[in-house]
Amino acid sequence: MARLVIVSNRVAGPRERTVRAGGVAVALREALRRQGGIWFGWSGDVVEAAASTPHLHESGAVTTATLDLDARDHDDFYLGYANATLWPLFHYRLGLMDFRREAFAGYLRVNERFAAALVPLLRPDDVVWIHDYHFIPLAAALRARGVANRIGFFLHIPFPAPEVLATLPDHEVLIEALRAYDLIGLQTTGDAEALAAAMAGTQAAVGPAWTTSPTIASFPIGIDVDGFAELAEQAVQSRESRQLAASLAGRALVIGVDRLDYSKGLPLRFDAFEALLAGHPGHRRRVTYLQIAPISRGGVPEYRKLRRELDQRAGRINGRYSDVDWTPIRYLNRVSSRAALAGYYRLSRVGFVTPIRDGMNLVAKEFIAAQDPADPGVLVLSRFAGAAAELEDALIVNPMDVERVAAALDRALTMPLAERQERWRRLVAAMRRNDEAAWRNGFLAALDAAPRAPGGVQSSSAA
Ligand code: GDG
Repeated sequence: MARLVIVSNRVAGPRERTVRAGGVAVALREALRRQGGIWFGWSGDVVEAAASTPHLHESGAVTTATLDLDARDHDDFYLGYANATLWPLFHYRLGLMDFRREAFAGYLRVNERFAAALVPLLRPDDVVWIHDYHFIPLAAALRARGVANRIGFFLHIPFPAPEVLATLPDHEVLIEALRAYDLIGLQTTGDAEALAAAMAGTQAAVGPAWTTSPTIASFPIGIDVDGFAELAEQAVQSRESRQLAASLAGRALVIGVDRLDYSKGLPLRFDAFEALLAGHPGHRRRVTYLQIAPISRGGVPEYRKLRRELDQRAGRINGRYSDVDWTPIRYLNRVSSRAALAGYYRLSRVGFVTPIRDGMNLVAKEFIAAQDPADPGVLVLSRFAGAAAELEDALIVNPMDVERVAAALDRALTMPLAERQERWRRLVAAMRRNDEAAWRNGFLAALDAAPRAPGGVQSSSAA
């Protein structure tokens, strides 16, 4: 079997397996373990002078290979172009997009550097699977160095509509670079159509440097449904879960779990919870909202601003509605273990998932998988999460419409058992159709079957 080479910005070491790692990291590590290969990416370290050869760690058939970044590359590539330009743009937050030409140059430079470091590690029949917006130009940089292997790309975040993409200066360079892939996978058919439209439009504008076009398809990412259900069933007996259950004193729990990111719609979500307390006063003292929001990308100014905003909002709402023995919002910036999260989901009556835009949103799927089939909770889900395309039996909301989101919360909190069970059964069935194995195997099979891009052709972007 051909080796698998996975490239992603962060590389999950074996230690991260159970503690911090989200579902994707676990899924990819599993694929590597079975097939053997390399996981290549950033070490997470910022150093004064970054070496050009990667740190190598071998564990069984899997080698992790990581490069450090120096401060300038970290600023331009990671904090700058990836997370202050592409991330807001691809999440439709044009007002937050910060385009700096030096950052763009840094992004291309780091991709070249990573390509140069990866080439000596590659064998001719390796299958290369590159992940996410940090590495859009990586295949073009590899092809320019003569790499003729199969190379696939999966974008975990949404792909914007052509008119939105067009606001990014030099977006044609990214679109051209994408032509170096054999296969490009996206989360939803909507994202796949947006990319296809962007490629069709740009071809006319700059002229094709590649003689074939990549296959574009959607591969909605999923989770290991039974594995997560088992984890939740066990975890609900753990000390953390019992502590949480005891502290609720019989109140219904609404849960949100999100990296502290402006794409997740947290300020509006807090507003909607406040609107529930204000407009549906019967829930006062009877419901607790637990929002777990570990700090993310604290080096990007917009994220620090969001944090201040949420601190303020949680304080204001709690100040207004709390009683001596009840706090409406419990807002935690601490990271929880994966098992603890699974237990908390199972204890919750409502999963509250209202991003403004999200590629998929795995929290929605984890929440469903974690429920007790005999007494399941209800998912309130934004129509702007990729997951909404599959999870039609959730209560689908527009996060901008605070009153209707509050009404959906009210409906979730008062939903009869039979309806909860019926919705949950259909949601689980949908999740089983697109689980983690289907995502991974589906992508790799499609990559295997994709017509080959011509290796070694110079793309206009790599020139
Ligand atoms: C990107 C796309 C797409 C969260 N807090 C803790 C914790 N988590 C875990 C969750 C979940 C994962 O992190 C978050 O995944 P999401 O899918 O919700 O969101 P992003 O991080 O934005 O992921 C997204 C995803 O990629 C996969 O393609 O779905 O649309 O934006 O697994 O449980 N895990 C632990 N402690 C925490 O405090 N252990």
